[in-house]
Amino acid sequence: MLDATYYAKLGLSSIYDKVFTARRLSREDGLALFACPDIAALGALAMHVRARLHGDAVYYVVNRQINYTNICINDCVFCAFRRNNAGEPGAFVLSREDILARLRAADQSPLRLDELHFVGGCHPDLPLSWFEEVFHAVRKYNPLLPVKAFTPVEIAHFAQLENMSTLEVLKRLQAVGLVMMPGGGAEIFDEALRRQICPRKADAATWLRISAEAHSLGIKTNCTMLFGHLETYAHRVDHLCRLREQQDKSGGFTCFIPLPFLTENNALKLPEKKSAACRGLDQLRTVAVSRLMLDNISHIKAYWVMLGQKTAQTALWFGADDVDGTIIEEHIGRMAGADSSRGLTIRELEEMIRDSGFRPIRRNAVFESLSPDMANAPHVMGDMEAGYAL
Ligand code: V47
Repeated sequence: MLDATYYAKLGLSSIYDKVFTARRLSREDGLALFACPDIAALGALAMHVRARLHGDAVYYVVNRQINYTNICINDCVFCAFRRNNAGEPGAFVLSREDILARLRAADQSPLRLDELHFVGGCHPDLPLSWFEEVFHAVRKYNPLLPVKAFTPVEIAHFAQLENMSTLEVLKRLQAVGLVMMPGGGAEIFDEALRRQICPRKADAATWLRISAEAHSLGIKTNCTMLFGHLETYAHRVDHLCRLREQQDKSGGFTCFIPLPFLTENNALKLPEKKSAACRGLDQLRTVAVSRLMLDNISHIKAYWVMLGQKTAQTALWFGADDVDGTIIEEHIGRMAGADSSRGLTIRELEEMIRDSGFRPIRRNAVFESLSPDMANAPHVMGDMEAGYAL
C-alpha cells in the first residue's frame, strides 16, 4: 500500500522522490508533511531515512543529570522548575560537596557513567569560577568522565555576568573539561513567539551564534525545539530550517531533541483546542518531520522523560534513533507533569529498545559507540534500509 502511487494520492510524490534519492526537502515540503493526515505514511518515510543512517541501532547513554540550581533570572512562562530567588519555597543551590556526593553515589552503583549532564537555571550570582571549581573537582574524581553542560543560554548569561565574550567563556569552560553542550534553550526561534514565552532568554540569533562558536572550538552541541504550545506548524518548520542552515555552516550539532510542552505548574495556559487528545500523534508527527527535514544532523532523540516510555518507543519507528539514558534524577520534566520513572537501569533501557524491535547501542556523551558489536552495523543497516525501501 505504501508505494509511489499511494504517496501520489497523498500529494507527496515529489517528497517521496526526494526522500528516496536523499535530496533536501524544502520549507514547503515540511509544511506538506505536517499537513499529511496519514501518520503511518509519514512515519514510513522517516523510518527509511533513519534506517539509512543508523540501521536498526538505537543509542543510549549511562548518564546522570545533576540539577545544580533552580534559581533563574529568565522568566520563561513554560517553566515549572524555575524559582526567581533564594527566598522562594523550593529554591535550591547544590554545594560542590552535594554535587560530588551525587556523582560518587551514581558511580558506585554498577552503572559506570559515560556522561555527566549538568542542567540548571541562570543563577544571578554564581560566578564562572564556581563552575570551574566544580569541573576541577569532577575531573579530579574521574578525569575520563565526559561532562555535558550549559546551553548557549547559560553561556550568554556567564558572558554578561563576567563582562567577557561568549567565546572567552566557552574557552574557559573547555579548558576545565567541557566536551559537550546540551541543546536546551532553543525553545522556538520565531522572534514574536519567543518574546511571548521566554522574553528574557538569549534570542534566536544569539543562541545560534553561540552554538557556532562552540562548534568552532570543537565542542559538540545538541539542539532542541519546544513544541505543542502556542506555535503553528509554520513556526516548527521555520525552527528546523534555521537549525539546518546553521548546521550547514558550523556542523557541530550532534543530536536534535523535539521536546513536547508539558503543561503542569507553569504560567503558559493553552487555548482549549491546543490541549486536544491527539498530542501523542502530534509528537510522533513532529519526530518524523524533524528526521526528514534535518538531513545534516545525525541523531534524533526520543527523550523518554518528556515523551514517556511508550511514546518514546513508538517514536523509534518515526525516525528517532536515541533515547537519552539512565538519567537517575530529573526535575524540569517532572515538575511540569512528566510521570515517567525517575531513572532507568541499563537493563530497562536495553529492554525498552529491544522490545521495540531495535538493537541497543551504548554510547558516550559525544555519541561515540561503546558497544563491541558495532563492527556488524553496516551490514545490519543495509538489511534494515532494504526493508524500508517502500
Ligand atoms: O530548554 C522546560 C524544556 C529544556 C518545559 O541535549 C520543558 O541531550 C517541556 O534541553 N515542558 C531543558 N519542556 C532540557 C533539555 C535537554 C534534556 C535532556 C537532554 C538534552 C540534550 C537536553 O527543557 C528547556 C526547555 O526547552 N522545558 N520546561 C515544559 N514545561
